[in-house]
Parts: sequence; structure tokens; C-alpha cells
Amino acid sequence: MQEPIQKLKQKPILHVFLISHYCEKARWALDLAGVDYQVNLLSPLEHAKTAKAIGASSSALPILQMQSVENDGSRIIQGSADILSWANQQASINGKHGLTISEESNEIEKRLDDVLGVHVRRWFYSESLLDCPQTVRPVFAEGSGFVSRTMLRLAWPKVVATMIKRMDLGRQQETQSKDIVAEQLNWLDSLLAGDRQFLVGDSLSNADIAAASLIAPLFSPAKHPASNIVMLPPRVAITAEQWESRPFANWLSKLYSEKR
Ligand SMILES: N[C@@H](CCC(=O)N[C@@H](CS)C(=O)NCC(=O)O)C(=O)O
Repeated sequence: MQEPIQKLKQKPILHVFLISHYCEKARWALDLAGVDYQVNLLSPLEHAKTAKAIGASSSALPILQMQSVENDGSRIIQGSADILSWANQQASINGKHGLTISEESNEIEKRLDDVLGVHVRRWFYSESLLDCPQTVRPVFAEGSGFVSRTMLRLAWPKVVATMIKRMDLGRQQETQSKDIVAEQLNWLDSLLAGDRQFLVGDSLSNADIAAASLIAPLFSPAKHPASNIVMLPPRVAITAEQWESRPFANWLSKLYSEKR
């Protein structure tokens, strides 16, 4: 259903982690729709405080915060799927083409969000946070001020421990998630069979934005906001390199260069 257009007091603020692939998905959708918004890069310590302060129901990013003139209150949209859907409604207002959203593309987006996104992240962090956490901290600190950086440095062991527990990271989990990612990527290859340009039909949909954003951390396409700062841990890097000429990887690189 089309939402009524609300007058906003100021630019919407998108609260993100630079490294997060779900945040990248929301950014891409907002950019495509021509929404004029501000990005607020957060570190893992700041994000929970910010989410609480703006009244979000959980601390998960991305969160889009808007101040409307009418009800004098802050409105938030949390989660990449809902932000994408809101952004797509803004596209026509902004004279942009917008994504083609259908039952089929919604189903694919949901599967990508719930399975591929979760396991790309668990695979990546199971190796990086257990074996080389020092490669992750600079990405979380990027864009933060001196105070936040210092707080992050002091609390880093606690942040790592919390992330290990909350995402259920470990060596066995690394293998399990890698296998699930491999299975999901086989499925993506099957959807792209015949050198298809889009996952559903003949136009860009939410399924394409979801798939490309959620696998992007493995291949760091140039237009990805964190492409020059995220470092893949060695075992993940070897596998990603082996996958570089697979159909989904070629598709990703083309989609990023043409549509991002
Ligand atoms: N399905 C959600 C997933 C969001 C999510 O898991 N966000 C992670 C970053 S990748 C997060 O903010 N984790 C920290 C937390 O939940 O406090 C979406 O599509 O936005």
C-alpha cells in the first residue's frame, strides 16, 4: 500500500555500520530512489545507545530515522527490507524508475535476508573475530570521533566476546556457514542460468539489490562504501578467490558497476 507522503523537518538519517551488508542494502535502495539522506556511521558500542535513544525496538541496524513536520515526532523504520520498501515508494515522487517488486522477488529477498545474509556474516566473523580481530576493529572505528574510537579500543575484548556469543561463532560454525553460503550461491547461479541480467523478470528488483548487497563483502566491488577498508580473513579470501569466475560473481560485478 502506498504510504501518504509526509513533510520532513530534515533529511532522514540512516544509522549504519559501515561493514554491514544489510546496511549496504538499505543505502543502495535509498540511493536508487533518489532519497536525500544522511548516513550516521556507528560503532558497535554506540549503536545500541543510539537505537535506544531514538526508540527502536531492538538494536539491529540499519535504522532510518525521520522527523516529520506533521506529528512533530520521530518516526523510525528498522530493517533493510522495510527501508527498501519505503525507499521504493519515494522513487516515483523523486522521478526515479524504482524497483520492480513482486511476490516472487519478495520471497527471494526474504530467503536471502534470512539465510544468505546471516551465513555470509557468520562465516566471515567466525574466522575474523576468532583468528584476527585486529583486522575488524578499524572498520568499526572508521568515521568515529576520538572519544568513540578510544571507547571502542578499551571495550574491544568485550565487544568481540559479545559478538561471538550473539552470532554463535566458532570453527565448526565457520564450516557450517560456509557450506550454507555455497549452497545458496549455487541456487543464485541457477536463477541466473542463461546469462540473465536480473533474478526476476526483465527489470531490477529488490531480489537483485538484496543478493548483490549480501554477497558484496566477499568480492568488494569498487562502488561498495567499505570496499577499500574491509579485509577478508585468509580462509574466506581463498574461497572467494576460487569463486571469482562463477556466474553470480560476474553478475555481482556487473550489477555494481551499472546500477550502484
Ligand atoms: N534482517 C535484518 C538484519 C539486521 C542485522 O542483523 N543487523 C546487524 C548488523 S549486520 C546488527 O545491527 N547487529 C547488532 C545488533 O543487533 O545489536 C535487516 O535486514 O536489516
